Amino acid sequence: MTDIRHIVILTGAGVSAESGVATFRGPGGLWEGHRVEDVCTPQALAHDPDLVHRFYDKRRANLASVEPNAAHRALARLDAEWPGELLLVTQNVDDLHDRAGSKRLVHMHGELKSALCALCGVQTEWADPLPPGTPCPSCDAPALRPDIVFFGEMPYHMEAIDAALARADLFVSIGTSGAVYPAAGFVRTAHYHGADTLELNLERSEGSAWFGESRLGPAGTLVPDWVE
Ligand code: BV8
Repeated sequence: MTDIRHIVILTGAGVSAESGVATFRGPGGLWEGHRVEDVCTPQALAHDPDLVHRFYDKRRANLASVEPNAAHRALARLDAEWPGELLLVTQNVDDLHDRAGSKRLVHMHGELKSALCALCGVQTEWADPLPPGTPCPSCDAPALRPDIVFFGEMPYHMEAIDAALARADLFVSIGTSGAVYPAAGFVRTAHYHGADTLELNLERSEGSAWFGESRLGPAGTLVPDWVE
């Protein structure tokens, strides 16, 4: 791996599964309790704010009882030691990569531990329950919402992600079903720019055919092996 200078890594819910964080589309997955449309769209937020705020409050509170696993820790080690460019793009809204120590990290779908003012757009660190109508600490409007990118909303950090993908020599996708765009399209962009592409996942994902190499198994085993 010594001749590879620029790495982009994408993670999804599978990287947190062994920490006990529910994935979305597996058996007993997060969406099982709810239709995605009922909890992860601007329409849902407008139609039933209590349901949407409660869904994210429950997941935020759950963070206190989970820990980073071997995959998060191996990626944090790579972040600290890799001399070339490296960007870890996570679709996850949990704080496990942050707590493991990854620094060169962006959350493209938002974060549970952040609140967004629907009026002034200011983001505020938030660890507590967030009832609808909570006043914004910046503009005082009763407009704080979960700082989560819903379907139909623009993911965060897209400029930085696209720039990193254009420069990448290696793109690694870990623990994602490849069901959601634009994240699911990153492998094609990286491939188009000549990067090698590797998938580490429990099972073949929707985008598997696009990867130069797929290794199947749990992230807690595959990721430390790959980082070493
Ligand atoms: C946008 C919020 C445009 C956070 C989420 C038709 C075609 C193409 C695109 C679209 C289309 N129709 C609509 C779209 C766009 C839409 C989309 O992609 N829809 C899909 C359903 C087709 N995308 C959007 O709307 C995005 N925005 O496009 O904006 C735009 C442009 C300009 C201006 C304005 C707007 C926004 C997408 C973000 C939606 N928010 N969640 C939250 O609640 O957590 S998506 C949700 O799915 C999560 O963020 C999650 O990260 C994401 C992907 O899920 P995964 O992470 O992959 O999890 P999943 O359970 O699916 O899979 C887990 C995987 O891990 C499995 O493969 C499993 O095998 C594996 N695994 C399990 N255990 C392990 C493991 N692997 C390793 N080890 C283990 N132990």
